[in-house]
Amino acid sequence: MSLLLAMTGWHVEDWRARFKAELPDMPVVILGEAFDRRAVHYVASWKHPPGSLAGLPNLAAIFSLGAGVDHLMSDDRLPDVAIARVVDPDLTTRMSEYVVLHCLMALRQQRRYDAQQRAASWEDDRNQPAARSVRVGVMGLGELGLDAVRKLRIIGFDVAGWSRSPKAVEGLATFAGTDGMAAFLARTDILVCLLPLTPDTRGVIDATLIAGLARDGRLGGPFLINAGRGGLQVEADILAALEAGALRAATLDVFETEPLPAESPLWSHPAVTVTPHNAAMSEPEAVASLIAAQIRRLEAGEPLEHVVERGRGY
Ligand code: NDP
Ligand code: OXD
Repeated sequence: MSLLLAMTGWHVEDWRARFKAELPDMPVVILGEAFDRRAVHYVASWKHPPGSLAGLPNLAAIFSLGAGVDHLMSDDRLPDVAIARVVDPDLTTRMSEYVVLHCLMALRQQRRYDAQQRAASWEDDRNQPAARSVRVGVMGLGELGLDAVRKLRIIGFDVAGWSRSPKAVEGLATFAGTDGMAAFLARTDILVCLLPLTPDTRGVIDATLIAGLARDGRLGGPFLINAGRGGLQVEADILAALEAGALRAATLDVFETEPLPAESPLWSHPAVTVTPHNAAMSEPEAVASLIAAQIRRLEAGEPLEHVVERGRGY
């Protein structure tokens, strides 16, 4: 019985070392090397080549090495076995750090002061809104969204959330579905996107959505932070909105094409902050330990945790 590591873009040997430490009795094989396909009972995947998991007759479960599973769902030859994803306090904490950092960057106008410092320009500015007067809207109230909401509220931001199904969270204004979207956007100065990429959410951050954001806020125009997936955003619409002043600034961790192509205008746009899809990295030690625990659970006849619902795509 073996575990197959099937990944692109990450250092597979780091992961193999971690899994071997966690599962000393289980052979850990790597896609691309010779291995016995019949012996593979488990797969840990990050962006495996589509079709490469077909023909594993004894496969029992697939583990996503990240929180997102769009990389699995896009494989139309994915074996029909249980899929579990990462839900891990280490990853969740990293994402909330990212969200809080970039909301505070917007609130405290840090990009502007960076530019002023480069120009040795002292411009006294008494317009410093309090966090409580800035409305943050978090799209996605799952593991990551709810933790970000909690930490943003500790800072004092006026936070609301939007999800697919209605949610009741004490003291939080919540909105759901397409019916709730317009009201949610209309009270949003900083939009934080922590949605999964599914057929329903692809391209959701477009010109129409941006046009629905609040114009009467204390920041002088809406800000966008997307750390969900690049497929959620229409980059041409974001750039056009920045040019037209419909959007004040954007912080993007994810892109339609990754790595972000060198010729993308996003790199050099003065109102865009680019990070290389590392808002919340999967840390091998934490994630291998979590998946090893899942495998031990299955071996003991217990149910998997954090199972993905294939029908809804997340
Ligand atoms: P969850 O599955 O826990 O939460 C997803 C949330 O999105 C839920 O609240 C869900 O609604 C909502 N949602 C899904 N579809 C829709 C829809 N059509 N309309 C409105 N709301 C919708 O996911 P996580 O919080 O764990 O992760 C979210 C995403 O973050 C991942 O899928 C991944 O793409 C991204 N991510 C990015 C990372 C990075 O480094 N940039 C790192 C880790 C994750 P409901 O509650 O009703 O089900
Ligand atoms: C994830 C990611 O989905 O790193 O975990 O993007």
